[in-house]
Parts: sequence; structure tokens; C-alpha cells
Amino acid sequence: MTVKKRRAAGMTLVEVTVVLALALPVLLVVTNATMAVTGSFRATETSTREAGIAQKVVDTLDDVLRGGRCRTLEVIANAKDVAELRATKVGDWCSMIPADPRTRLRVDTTTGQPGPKLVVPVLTNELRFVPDPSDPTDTKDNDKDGLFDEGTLQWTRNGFTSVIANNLEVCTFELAGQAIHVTLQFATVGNAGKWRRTTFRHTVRLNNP
Ligand SMILES: [Ca+2]
Ligand SMILES: [Ca+2]
Repeated sequence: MTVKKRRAAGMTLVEVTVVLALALPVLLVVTNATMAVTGSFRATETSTREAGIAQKVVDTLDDVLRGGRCRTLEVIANAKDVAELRATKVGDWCSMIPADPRTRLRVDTTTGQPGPKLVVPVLTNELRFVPDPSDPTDTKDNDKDGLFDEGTLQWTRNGFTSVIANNLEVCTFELAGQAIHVTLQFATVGNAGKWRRTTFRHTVRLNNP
């Protein structure tokens, strides 16, 4: 092989530098595009997880409230309930009134099981927002975890309590006609360990007066 042919087979340092200089912007664009795609995959994964959590909560609330008997809806009495003669003292159960959001309610639901003549078997359900003991409701983040007045939504039926959702900063039930508007805001851990908040409103119509 002659010297001329050997040179043609390889690249000089100058040629390599020129090629790299030309290719570098292209490589940077490709890298940035890859990073953007990865970021969007992560965001999609997080929002899918949040949608899954919201769907699970909605399904449970539908199960609990749909078979509810509207006239059995009760809340824990506050001073206004006592002043308006719905309760004799604060802390008693009293009837729920429209347009007055509460964090706790109970309702009888029909079980769908056969019962004695003229008796519709019912079960009492309680839905309750329970603040975390380390962060009482005072608009402050007492336990410094980044969430304010957080707590869990708990459902009690037949003496058995289960947690429907946690890391909730908002959880209210509001009566409107024969329906309950539920407003929830929950938090999940997103990218870089930061809290991501999701708020949703769901309405369930009670099937029984
Ligand atoms: Ca907190
Ligand atoms: Ca607090």
C-alpha cells in the first residue's frame, strides 16, 4: 500500500476535529430530545398513577353512597346546628343540610339482601376525614412534611374501618338535592421527591329518598 492510499483509508486529526465540530450540534439536539421524551414518560407515569388513585376513591365512594338513604344522612353537630335546633349539643349526630360542606358523615345504605317482610335491611356507613395526629387542622404544616393539615379518608361499616385515601389536604362532603358532592385534594410524590397535588370533585346521587 502506498502512502497516498494509507492516508485515504484513515482520517487526520484535523479531519476528525472538523467532523466532530459539525456533528456536535446534532448530537446535542438528539440528547435534548431524548431527555424531553424521558421527562414526558415520567410525567405520564405519575399522572397515570394519580388517575388510578382518584378512580379507586371514586369507585369506593360510589359503592358506599349510591345505596344510601337520603333521609338518614347525618353529620356531627357544630354550634350552628345547635343554634338552629338540629341538635341539642355540639358533637351529637344531627341531620345533614344542603350547601354546608362537612368532613364527616354517616348514612344508612340498603344491602340488597332479602329481609323480613316490610323491613329493608340496611347497614350504617361512616365516611370521615381523620387529620394526621402530627398535623392538626390549623392551616399550618406542623410536622414540616410539605403538606398542610393532611390526613386520611376512612370508611367504617359493620365495625370495620378501612382507609380510602391518604395524604389528603382537602376532603369535604356537601349535600345538594339527593346527591353528595365530594371534594378531595390528595398529594403524591413526583419527580425529585416533590409533592404533586391533585384536586377532584365527584358527585354521587343517593338512590333512596
Ligand atoms: Ca404536614
Ligand atoms: Ca396543621
